[in-house]
Amino acid sequence: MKKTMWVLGLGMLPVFALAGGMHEGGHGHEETLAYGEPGDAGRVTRTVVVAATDSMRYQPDAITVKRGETVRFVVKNTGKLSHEFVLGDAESLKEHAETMRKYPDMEHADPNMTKVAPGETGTLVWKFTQGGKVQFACLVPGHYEAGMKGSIQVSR
Ligand SMILES: [Cu+2]
Repeated sequence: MKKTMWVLGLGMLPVFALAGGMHEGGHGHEETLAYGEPGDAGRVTRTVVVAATDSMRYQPDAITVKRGETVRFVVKNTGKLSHEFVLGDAESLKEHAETMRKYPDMEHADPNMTKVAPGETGTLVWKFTQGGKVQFACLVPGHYEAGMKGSIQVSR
């Protein structure tokens, strides 16, 4: 929470408080998210490289992991635009994308995401604690809507 507040500044807090209160898990501050939790870099069992492209696609856009696995995502932005890699469930990502579209100047930084400047590489270490489907998406305004999303199947 501390990090988010610092990045957003006071002016944006009511917006985020509202968005966070609308669904369980808010913006990733609770420990018990259905899609997992921030992982320990020392316990990474696998690295998955994902390219984020200006054609609003991820390569690959379908990933399979095992429940309990800690994965390091290495996100390479191969384009000329900024991109993100945000983990979540379909509903929270959609809501979050709508919020980002309404407030395009809003900065966001949460433990479940990495933001990647053009030509740069970002990393995110995540532990998948439950079986099922986890989504990822780019929430730069317009990108999610253009289809910049993918899915992770977590085996039970
Ligand atoms: Cu993007």
